[in-house]
Amino acid sequence: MTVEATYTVTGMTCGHCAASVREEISEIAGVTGVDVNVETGSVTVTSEADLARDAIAAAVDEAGYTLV
Ligand SMILES: [Cu+2]
Repeated sequence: MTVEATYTVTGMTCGHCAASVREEISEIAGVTGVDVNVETGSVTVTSEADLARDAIAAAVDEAGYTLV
């Protein structure tokens, strides 16, 4: 199955920020795709199963940003 969920991340200002967030979230088991929109702070994650919000929050935090 494929699950798509959209999150809002604050603090991203450029392509490097987006790349950091994409990289950290991509490391979560089951994640198959990450789409980041820096301007809106919108992060869409595609995965094989439901993901724990805590896992996303931890990955975003690891990248240096905050999950709203
Ligand atoms: Cu940046």
